[in-house]
Amino acid sequence: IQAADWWRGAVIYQVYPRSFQDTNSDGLGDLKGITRRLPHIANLGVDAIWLSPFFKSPMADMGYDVSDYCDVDPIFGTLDDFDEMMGVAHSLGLKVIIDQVISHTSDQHPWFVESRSSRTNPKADWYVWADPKRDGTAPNNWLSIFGGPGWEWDGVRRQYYQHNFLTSQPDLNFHNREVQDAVLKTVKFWLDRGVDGFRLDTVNYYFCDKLLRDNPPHEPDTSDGGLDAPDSNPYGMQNHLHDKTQPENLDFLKRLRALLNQYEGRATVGEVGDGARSLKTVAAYTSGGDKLHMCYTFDLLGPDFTAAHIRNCVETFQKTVVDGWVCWAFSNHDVKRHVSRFAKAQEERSIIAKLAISVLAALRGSICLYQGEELGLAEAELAFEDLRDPYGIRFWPAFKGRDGCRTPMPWEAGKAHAGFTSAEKSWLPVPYEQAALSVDTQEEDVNSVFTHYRQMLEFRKRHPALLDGDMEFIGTNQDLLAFTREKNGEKLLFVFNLTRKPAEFRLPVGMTLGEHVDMPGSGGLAGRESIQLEALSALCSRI
Ligand code: TEU
Ligand code: CA
Repeated sequence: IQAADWWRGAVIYQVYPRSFQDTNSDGLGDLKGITRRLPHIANLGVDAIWLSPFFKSPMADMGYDVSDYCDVDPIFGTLDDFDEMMGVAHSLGLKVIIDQVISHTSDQHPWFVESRSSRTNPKADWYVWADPKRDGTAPNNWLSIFGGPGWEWDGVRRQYYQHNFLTSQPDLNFHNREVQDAVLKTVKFWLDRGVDGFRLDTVNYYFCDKLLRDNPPHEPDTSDGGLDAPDSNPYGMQNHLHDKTQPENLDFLKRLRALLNQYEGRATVGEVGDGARSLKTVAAYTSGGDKLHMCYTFDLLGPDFTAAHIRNCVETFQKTVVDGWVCWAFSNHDVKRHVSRFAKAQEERSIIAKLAISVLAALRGSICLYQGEELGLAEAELAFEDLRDPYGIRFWPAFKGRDGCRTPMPWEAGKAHAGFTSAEKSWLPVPYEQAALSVDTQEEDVNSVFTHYRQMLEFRKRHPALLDGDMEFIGTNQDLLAFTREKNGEKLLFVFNLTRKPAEFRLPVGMTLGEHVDMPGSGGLAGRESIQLEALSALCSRI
């Protein structure tokens, strides 16, 4: 893999700045805090960090509502703090990816303030404005992901504007080329500053249907891992035919790529939430080498941690995405932590955490890790009074929102708020039981989840076959996830037993096991014709 292609197979560690490390005792994480804790991330052995938004924002959606794309919000620090953080990251060998939330802005963004001021101002067409129907109701049936209609009435323009999320997150009108130019200018601002890449928020939402046609009636969508299910979040409550994923986006993505290509070694990872069509969308966005570098979907962010599901996702990908590239993840700041999704009992948590990273590290693709998963953190149980996420506040208790995965990092077990802040109150509590899983207790422990993560990522680095080598599933035992990875003559067999009972893997005719490979946690009893695996265990062997 060439240096400029560092992103291919990279391990990307997502930092949620608000919850990483506070340095000025206001109970909120900040950029200086990230700088201070970068050695922890480097020690883990990842290639890049992805920072969730730290831009100027009223914080209605915790920074995913930007009011100035080219400045840092004072709660996080200053542009100088950012430069310093990036400098230290680079000196530690870490690439820096920032989050671009350009599908919508905050309603406090000067562009929207101007746009809503009249129907004739220079930015009048920068957002998706439309007249009401004759009876005064919204222009069409589009819905907001965060609940309710996707349109909000504006009394000054006497028109509706469209929003996919909060009413304070109006959608930009990408059909207007001036909007594209303005957005690309902000991207250039950060490229010139030296960032290595961008995570593109809701990248398939940039364009809506120009004719504003109604979406077809809703059919329950289980394709994204059953996120419709109760106790999970109510994402995917509509058929996204006309409000998302329009063909015009391909041309915009080409413009974006052309800009990136003027710089060396920059990369994009798009977030694609497109229900059943997600994989097709990823194929369209990442093939051809002239649009995005990679995308992630919600396929592995649901409750299903079975061999059949993972195999199905990867195989569907392999069939659909011919020359594109994918980024796999089990967790991020929008979903319940995977230890809580996958473990059936508290005693299982650390073994599940270890098994999950072993699976992830063996897959073809890039990987996104979410802060705290390297500690095996479970979802925090919060009281309604603790909630800060407007999405959770709205749907409580059917959906408890996204605060449970956004609680602060526990650094030092012995300190108040586990060392996250020296303020009296932290913006979200650090759960009591998470302090026991703090970084300082796990770093020294050879059996900890953290140590396993470190060893597993090291293992992945030592075996290039794991990054972009061929991947082929084998066997018919539905309980086992079995595949080979191959590159430059090295051929490895992986077998994962994700069930709670022992299982037998029968070697395909003609396959013989070679010498032992040093995969951390690899176990099992290998015979000439079959391998016996304990419940929730893994084996790796040369073949
Ligand atoms: O999330 C986008 C999002 O919630 C949808 O893509 C949804 O998950 C999908 O339709 C499921 O199929 C991003 C951010 O990650 C999130 O934190 C923000 O709240 C949101 O955008 C709005 O900016
Ligand atoms: Ca702070």
